Amino acid sequence: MIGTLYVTGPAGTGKSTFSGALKEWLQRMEFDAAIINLDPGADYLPYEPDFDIREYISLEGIMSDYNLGPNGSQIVAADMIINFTDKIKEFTDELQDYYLVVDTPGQIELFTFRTSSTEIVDRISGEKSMIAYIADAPLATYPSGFIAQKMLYASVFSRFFKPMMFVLNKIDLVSDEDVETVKKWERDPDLLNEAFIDEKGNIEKDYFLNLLEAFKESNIMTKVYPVSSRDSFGFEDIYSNMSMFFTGGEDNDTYNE
Ligand SMILES: Nc1nc2c(ncn2[C@@H]2O[C@H](COP(=O)(O)OP(=O)(O)O)[C@@H](O)[C@H]2O)c(=O)[nH]1
Ligand SMILES: [Mg+2]
Repeated sequence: MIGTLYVTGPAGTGKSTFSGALKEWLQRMEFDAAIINLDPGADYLPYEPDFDIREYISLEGIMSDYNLGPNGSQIVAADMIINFTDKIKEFTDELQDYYLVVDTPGQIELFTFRTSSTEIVDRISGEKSMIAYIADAPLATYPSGFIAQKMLYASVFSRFFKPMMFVLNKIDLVSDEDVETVKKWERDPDLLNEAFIDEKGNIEKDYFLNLLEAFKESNIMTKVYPVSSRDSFGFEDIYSNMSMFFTGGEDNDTYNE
């Protein structure tokens, strides 16, 4: 495997759609790519997984075996994933020159905030791991929404401590101008703070300015990757960053041809 991208983020932001679209894009560019579905609770996937955790973990089975409701059983299911990392390794060991995309459970807390998740990542791909954090563009193109997403992004970073990308997905639902504004906020904490004050009206304190400046200092605010998974837009940048990290950019020639 060349490297593995774990796709994380809150429910409904488009993790599964992004995963499918990225694999499709990579294959269109004639790279080998595979998808692992790690969401035991997925009813429907917008792609054909190459490895599917649902073959090993059944939510219905857990509900009846442990006498649990749907929420409890989602948590047990998420905690069971680690028991199948050997199976996943067996699968990935066959994939020599592949980019691997891992779609994670619907709700962010079921993967990112469970104790086993960092161990799962280490066992599957160790140093060859990157994390994409998927934010929903309509929820992140106003100041308080963007700050909330950045805090979640920072909490994902604190858990995995791997290279990350802040993906602004569903940009087909917002204006180009909104995307440009988000890019400016990412570069300039003062601008974001001013926009936040404009949004909230009469606030006397700079509630978040220190935090935003610290995010900037600590590389938690660096770059936004605007994407539409629906329209297959923005994946060149995602790929370039993956390739830069995993191969030092040597694949770029192939891509530019
Ligand atoms: N308009 C638009 N909708 C999207 C995009 N990506 C995902 N969606 C929709 O968002 C909803 C949730 O997507 P899904 O991939 O299941 O989210 P997940 O829960 O994070 O895996 C679905 O209805 C998708 O069709 C996008 O780029 N543009
Ligand atoms: Mg999903």
